[in-house]
Amino acid sequence: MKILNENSYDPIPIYRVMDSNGDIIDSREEPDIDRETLINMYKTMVQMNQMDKILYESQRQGRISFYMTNYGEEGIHVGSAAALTPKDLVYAQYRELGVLLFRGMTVSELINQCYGNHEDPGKGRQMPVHYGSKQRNIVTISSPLATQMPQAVGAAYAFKRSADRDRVVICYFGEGAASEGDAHAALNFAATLECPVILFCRNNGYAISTPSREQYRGDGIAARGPALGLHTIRVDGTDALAVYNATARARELALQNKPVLIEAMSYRVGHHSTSDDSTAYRPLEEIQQWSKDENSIQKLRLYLERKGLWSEEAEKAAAKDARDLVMRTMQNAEKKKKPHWKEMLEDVYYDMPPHIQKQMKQMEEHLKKYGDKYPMDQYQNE
Ligand SMILES: Cc1ncc(C[n+]2csc(CCOP(=O)(O)OP(=O)(O)O)c2C)c(N)n1
Ligand SMILES: [Mg+2]
Repeated sequence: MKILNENSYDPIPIYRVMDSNGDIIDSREEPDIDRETLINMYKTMVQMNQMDKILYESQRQGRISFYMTNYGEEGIHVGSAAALTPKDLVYAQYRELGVLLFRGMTVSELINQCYGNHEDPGKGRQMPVHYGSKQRNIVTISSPLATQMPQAVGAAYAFKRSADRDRVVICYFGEGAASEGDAHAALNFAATLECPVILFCRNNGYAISTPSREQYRGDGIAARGPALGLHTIRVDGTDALAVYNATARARELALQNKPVLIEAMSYRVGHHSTSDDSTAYRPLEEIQQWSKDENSIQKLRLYLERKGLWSEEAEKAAAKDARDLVMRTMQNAEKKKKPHWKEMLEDVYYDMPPHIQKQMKQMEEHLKKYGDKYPMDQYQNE
């Protein structure tokens, strides 16, 4: 008789293409990415950093209600997004800004959402960072953790059953979200229904204040893959080239109805959100070490510099352009009117039910009497 435990298996290794200095470890693994795409990947990292810096500050100044930064996970975003096609459907969690930017969502679309003005497709009804774009095949982000996972697998199953066979679904989730019941259901459905889906776990070491050592036992999230019958890879999330290779291979497998679980290892360098102060539960040295030694932006930059595709001047210009674009867009977003107040009662039902019609009438009468007590000029009128 042999009782197995977590030590009965070797740990799943971490696939890397670059070392900490951006040098290729094994030339056979270097991906064949054209120069334009490589530069676009790097510029996306620069853009997301500037957006994070400025929008985080704008929350601190009371101009928006909430924000979440993406520091430390840039390699995951651009590496995976570059391996997808625009038709592939994205289900994100909330910390995947680089994926959205790389797919062509504009800084203006993103900032309008954060400001909840009348150009926000969600009409100001969600918290900031709950982006979505039908046009870019990005399903709108929702707050309850892991709900996107069974939905993504369902969408992949629908692709499988339809004539639309040249696209896959990618679903991003945190290692914390992976503890939800929905995550287990999604992994099992993906495997048993053989769905064209990539289940992409961003393991950044924390779920707000809960470190991953308290989140799970055993060999992390990746170990669940083979156990459930999923193709699986664990990858260095700070290595954009490794993430690219892993996602490109996962996409090929998914197209053959072989679902894949990717666990990308990184570190959440920023606080969880603007509602969090992470120095209350983790040492400063840990943050500093990760930002310095395994910095995904630095690695890709060194790689590009050695290829002659990037320079100090290019860096300065890209950072300035990115910062100016965010500042300009933010100032414009602030000037735009908020959605009409009636929007808050619309869109939930196709035909407005009587009780909501009644509330609408009451609100209309209220504003007729007391409208001058509200900042109505900040809202759209018609
Ligand atoms: C069902 C549910 N429970 C709790 C929360 C509160 N919550 C929001 S984010 C978060 C942590 C998630 O951590 P992780 O999945 O690792 O993603 P990360 O923030 O690290 O990117 C929690 C607990 C929630 N949004 N939904
Ligand atoms: Mg996490």
